[in-house]
Parts: sequence; C-alpha cells; structure tokens
Amino acid sequence: MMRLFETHYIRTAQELDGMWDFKMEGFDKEYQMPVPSCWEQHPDFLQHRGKGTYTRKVYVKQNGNIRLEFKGVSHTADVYFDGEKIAYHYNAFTPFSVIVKDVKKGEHEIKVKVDNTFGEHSALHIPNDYYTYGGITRPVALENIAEVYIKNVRFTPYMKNGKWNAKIEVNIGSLSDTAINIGVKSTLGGYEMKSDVSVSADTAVVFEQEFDRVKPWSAKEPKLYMLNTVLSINGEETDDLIERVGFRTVEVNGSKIYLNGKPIYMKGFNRHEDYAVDGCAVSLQHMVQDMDLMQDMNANAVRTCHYPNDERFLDLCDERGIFVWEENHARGLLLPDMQNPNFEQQCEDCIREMIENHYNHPSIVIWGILNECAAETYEGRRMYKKQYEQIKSMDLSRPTTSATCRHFTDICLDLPDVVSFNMYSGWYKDCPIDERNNQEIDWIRKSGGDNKPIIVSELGAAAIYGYRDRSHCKWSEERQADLIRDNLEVYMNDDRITGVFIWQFADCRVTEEGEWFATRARCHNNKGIVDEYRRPKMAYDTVKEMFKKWKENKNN
Ligand code: ADA
Repeated sequence: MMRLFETHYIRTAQELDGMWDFKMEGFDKEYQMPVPSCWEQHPDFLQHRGKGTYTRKVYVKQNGNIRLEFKGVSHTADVYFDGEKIAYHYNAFTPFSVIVKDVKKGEHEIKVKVDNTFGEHSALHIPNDYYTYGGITRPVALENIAEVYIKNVRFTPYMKNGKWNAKIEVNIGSLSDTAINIGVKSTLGGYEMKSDVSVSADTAVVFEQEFDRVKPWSAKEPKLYMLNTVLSINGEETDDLIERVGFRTVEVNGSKIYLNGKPIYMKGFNRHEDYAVDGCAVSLQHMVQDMDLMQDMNANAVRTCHYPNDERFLDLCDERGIFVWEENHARGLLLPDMQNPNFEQQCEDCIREMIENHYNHPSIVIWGILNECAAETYEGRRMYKKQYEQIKSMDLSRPTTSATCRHFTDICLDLPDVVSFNMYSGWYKDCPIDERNNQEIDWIRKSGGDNKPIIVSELGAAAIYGYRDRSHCKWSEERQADLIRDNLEVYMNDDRITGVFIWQFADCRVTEEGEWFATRARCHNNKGIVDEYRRPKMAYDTVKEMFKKWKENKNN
C-alpha cells in the first residue's frame, strides 16, 4: 500500500510488494527477500553494511509507457529495466520515480542494486545516533502512463475576504513529440474547475477557486477533502491523480505560530522510523500503534527526526490532526561532514523531493533543516541560508526552522522563521532547568531570534526499559520520569515557548561504527518513552499527565 487512500481510478498500477530474488555481494547464497523490508531482518545480515541486488519479473499488461515509483530505498539505488540502467537515487527517505517509454506488453525484469555502505559517496547517511538500514524499505509500484500524464498536483489553500480559496496547480508531463489537445478537470467538495490546453511539452494548468462551503482542517476537526484531477482527450478520460488535502493556513506572527488565525502550542515527540522487528521499514500497523500511543499520551505534534517520513505516516497525521515538523535528512553533521563534496547536492535533492512529494499534507506545519549541524561557522551559515532559500523558493505557505545545539555560538538564528533548540538539562548538564532555559532564551533574543516563536525541539533523558532503581539514579526509569516532569514543568509554564518535542518517542537502534556504542547501551538510543518494542517506561504516565495538563493550560 502506497498511501492510505486511492490515488488513481483511471491510471492503472501494480504494487510490487512481495518476495523478490535477492543476492548480497560477498555471499554465494541466493535468497528471497520481502519488499518492503530491511535486509537486517534476515539472520545472515543482522548488521550487514554492503551491496544487495533485488530482482523480479513483472508482467506489463499493455503496450505503452510505464512509470516505476519507489517510496524509499536505503540508502542508494541503481535501477535496471531489462538490463538497462534507468535510474539512480541517493537517500533512503524520499520517493523517486522513473518513466520507461514504449514498453511492449509482456514479461520484463526489474533489478535494483542497493547500497547502505558509508564513505565519501554518502554525505548524509553516516555512522550516527540512528541506524542506516539496507533494503527496499518502502513500497514500490509500476504504473501505465499515457503520452500526456499528470506529474503532480499542488494545493495551496488561503483565506480571502473571510472565505477559503485555493490555488490548484496541475503539472502535466508530455511524452509525445506532437502537441495534444487535452481537457483538464479538477473536482473538490462539489466544486469543479475545468480548462482545455494544447500540450506539446511539460505544462502547468493553474486554477484559482473560492470554496465558500468547505470546513477548515484543524487539530480538533482535521477535515480532509479529495482533490480529483482528470485529463481527457476527445472526451475520453486518459489519466488521473487523486490527492487528499485540507484547508488551513500556517503563519508566524511575532512569537507565536498561528493555524487558521489561532495560536497553536505543539507538544509531542521526536520519532525515528525504527521499530524493533521492522527496522526502518515500519509496517502500517506499527505506524498506527505509534500514533495511538502518542495520542494516548495527549501529544498533538510529531517531529520526523531527522529525515522525511513515509507518506502513510503523514497520511495518518493528516487524518488525526497531528501537527508535523518535517525535516530534511541531516543529524549532527559537523563542518568537515558538510564540506563533503556530495553534501550540498544531496541536501538539495532531499529538500526538493521532500517538498515536491509532501507539499499537500495539511498536517505539515513547519519545514526543518540540518539538525545540530555546523551553524556556528560562516561556511555552515552559507549552506543553512542556501537551504532556507531553497525551501522558500518551493513553499511560501509554511515557516522554517532548524534545531540547534550550538548554544551561544550559533550564527544562523536570524535566518529561519522559528528558532528551535535542543536542551538536555538534567541529563547531559546537571544544571537548574529554569536557569538554563532563561539563559538560552535571553541569548536567542539577542542573537537574531528576537520576537520569533521558540520551540524546544528536544529534551529528554535515557532509561533502560525494565531498569528500576529506588535511588532514581541515571539510566533508571524513575530518573527519566523525574527529568521529563521537571523539564516539562519549566517549558509548559513559559509563555515564550510555543512548542516542545520530547526526545524521543521510542528507543531506536544506532550504528556501532562511529563510537556510538560507547555511550549507547545495547547500541540503542535509550531515551525513548517506550522501548523499541513500544513497551512503556515509567515516563509514559508522566508524559500523559503533563501533556494533559498542558492541554488544560493552553486550551488545545
Ligand atoms: C541530539 C540529536 C538527537 C539525539 C540526541 C541524544 O540532540 O539531535 O538525534 O542524538 O541528541 O540522544 O543525545
């Protein structure tokens, strides 16, 4: 399943989930591997870093063009169709697609060479405080594509004269050498927009429409609408794309973030895509379990640390009214990492694919970049600035931010719309939480962040699941619960703070490379409120109680 709703009624597609032939470089044995999945789930590859090849036959049911869509391959894919290389993609966390023209009806072969090794070729997937798995880790589909087809549809809602309006941009691709006259029709909530165009190259058709009978999307009432766009030639419907959208605006005004003109307070979790038995190929049922647990703890927000997420999870956030901070793929990259010759292009590609594919999710209320990267350096600032500008060139409807830990030295706070900081008072630093918070906010206000919303993007402490100790010593569940309570008590009662994200929802695996094992017992980041099997620690009830209190204080 690619999404939580049908995206085509006219375009035909085959989902390619299932068993693929698999061969791992350096191993003689031939395997069968499920797609999607991580190869680490197989006993021969428990922490294997290498190159694996997936192969399968596919029956193309009609002559014509096909489009292969991969929702995620970790971390690099070389794709071959009938032995010819047709695509390359780097980065596990963003979708990519490729079109093959004039394919004959019948059986064909798809081969995907997957690489999860570290080295200069990979500037973003490096030894880190999360694990880079290997495999075709998100769904794959094969579509039959007409000569003129819909590339994507972008929906931008806005309020005008007190009524909901929207700009609907239909981006159309042409595979034909000659101009073709087509009809374009978009329908939403009983409204119909139509246009006739002659398409001889890639073209955009833009509708601007007032929707005076629709309901807004909000946390309390996350109203969603199907936006159905159909292309037709001489009255025959030839292609379509269905998106699911919501009417809502996100604005920054002074120190608050406004949704539909009302201030919001985000209280939630940092969530890695990592589940004990799934690795990063988190199944839908485990995504739903995560969502149920976060909502049971009265959370209303989630940060997709530190990379773009599976669209099915974002679909869940849309449906449940959960605010999302989605960010490009980067964690703790120091200046030498950022000076990797591949870094800037790999970041640019990730941001572009993140926004191109996730633009229509009403739940995404803020775009983040470069978590704890070299924001204290001028070379780093140049790259932060470039990435913020790229986001604004693609999307003016959402604010930007970046989670910093370069306390008192960050020189980029003037660049984003929202300032966010990671702070582990009581865990890494045994300091009075309120005093440290005041120091931080005073510094932020004098360093480019004055009169901007402030989010505590990370706070937390580690606990080993099942380790209880009446001394409440560090690593006990008791101490984790104490520190979560003490930190939330300070941040929840500080009106200068407009959101808080606990680090982290669940324990996640980390790489053994890069010395992480030394401070990460079990080769896991153990700061989860639940462990990697989603077994609650003592802090679960603390968070549930504190977030509920926040709900009452901040009436949201
Ligand atoms: C940083 C980082 C997180 C995680 C956390 C920790 O803030 O952003 O990814 O590594 O520290 O657990 O120390």
